[in-house]
Amino acid sequence: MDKHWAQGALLASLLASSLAANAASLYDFNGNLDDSLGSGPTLVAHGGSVVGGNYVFGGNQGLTLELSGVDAASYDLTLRFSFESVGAGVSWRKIVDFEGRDTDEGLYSFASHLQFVEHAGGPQHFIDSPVSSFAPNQPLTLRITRDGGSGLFTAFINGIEELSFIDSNGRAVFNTGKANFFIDDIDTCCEFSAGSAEFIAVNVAPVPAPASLPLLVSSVALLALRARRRDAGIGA
Ligand SMILES: [Ca+2]
Ligand SMILES: [Ca+2]
Repeated sequence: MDKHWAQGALLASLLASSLAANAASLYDFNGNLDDSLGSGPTLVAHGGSVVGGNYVFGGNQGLTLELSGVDAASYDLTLRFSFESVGAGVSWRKIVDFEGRDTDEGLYSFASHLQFVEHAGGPQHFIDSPVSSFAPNQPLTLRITRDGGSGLFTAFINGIEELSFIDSNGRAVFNTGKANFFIDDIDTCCEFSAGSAEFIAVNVAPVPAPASLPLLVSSVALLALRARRRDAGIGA
């Protein structure tokens, strides 16, 4: 048995068993928009296409996930993606919209860092990561969690916590039962970037996450990396 294949198979097995044990979904764009673990609804695409194991999108051509069986207020999601343009200076790129795309609030990249817009009008409230994590066409792994009991929302990039806050106003609750990725709201219309997504993983385990999650997340990232290398014709 080829060593790399065996390692990949082992990781895939670990990943599948860990995710399946938590009734999770994995959208890895392996030729389609389906949950490769079989239990979640198919993603809805808004103009992009599945190419070489990625969802490749133009501006505002993101994805919608129906949160079937997922608690809209208590969740754990991981996305691996890149933006072509990360918005140098004063410009936003929406990553996750929680509120049916009818408000300006939500999770953005802003001037190369992660920002949660908790309140966009009136007394504005922007929660910023101190770290510049975004660069053009550079994939990163974003994990967001929200605890339904405390309202604690936390965002990590590549395993490092970037920002957290108590979401007492419910701005990070998926209040229409849909998660929208890489699409702006109708309030501002044009805060988006073209880009590419390698996978979206949904883990419905309660927050705080189980101890196995770091392994799980790194396994997902490694699988995605292997897939990318394979797509690029590097390695096997
Ligand atoms: Ca916006
Ligand atoms: Ca993929």
